[in-house]
Amino acid sequence: MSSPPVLLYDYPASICCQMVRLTLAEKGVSYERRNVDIMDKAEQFEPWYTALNPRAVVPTLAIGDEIVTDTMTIVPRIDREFEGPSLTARTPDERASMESIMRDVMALHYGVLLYARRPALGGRSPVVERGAFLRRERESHPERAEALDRRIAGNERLLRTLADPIEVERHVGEARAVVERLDAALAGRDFASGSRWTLADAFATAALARFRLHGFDRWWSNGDLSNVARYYARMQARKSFVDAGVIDTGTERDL
Ligand SMILES: N[C@@H](CCC(=O)N[C@@H](CS)C(=O)NCC(=O)O)C(=O)O
Repeated sequence: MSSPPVLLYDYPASICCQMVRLTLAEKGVSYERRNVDIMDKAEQFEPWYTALNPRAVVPTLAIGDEIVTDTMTIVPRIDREFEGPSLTARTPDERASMESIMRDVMALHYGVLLYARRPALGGRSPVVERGAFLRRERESHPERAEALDRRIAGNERLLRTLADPIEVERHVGEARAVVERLDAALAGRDFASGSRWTLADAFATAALARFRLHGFDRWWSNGDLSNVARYYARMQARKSFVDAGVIDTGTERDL
């Protein structure tokens, strides 16, 4: 059976895109990548892209002529649609564990985590700059108002959250709690939801990579949460980590 061509609308550092790329790599699907510059060029708001993804976010996956959006829909679809190892947990317990890890990882506020450790020291914060950029985009492209207004409102919510240290700590604490639950789940098993790599591992790996990028790997690199420390080292050593281009070091800007 020949598979339809697969095209991922992608941004290299996007956490959701990394989950999808890990899933495609583990499944052994060959695909093309089309970079959507969600930062400087704001391509996600261009009409050709919002026609594919009305929420103006990456990833979007084209399977032949079919367009699939939203990571939680895309990854099980990859698992069902293509030949290759099953990436879904088999037993009801493992399935529940897989789904709860995926939900936990998705529920975190990655915008807060990105800026939590580098409040603006004078001058304009990158979040304020982004708000100004989005407003300029809205002025130049009034026809893109719907998606841009949503994003401007999100930027303002983020600014309010970052101005409140208790809220910031709450979000950081939620991320740490997810890593602690993952550590408990990994006791006596090699993978997040059992003895095989599943979609939960795509989510856990991408989240840990992001935490490492922001310097939160101190949670597991000083002898604490040693199941997570060993697990992350194993995930880094997998071919899929390299093939998917998972980013866990370097600049924090391009997210
Ligand atoms: N629920 C969506 C969320 C995707 C999402 O938030 N993508 C971010 C990158 S990780 C994005 O495209 N952001 C563009 C922007 O903020 O303008 C999914 O799971 O696919």
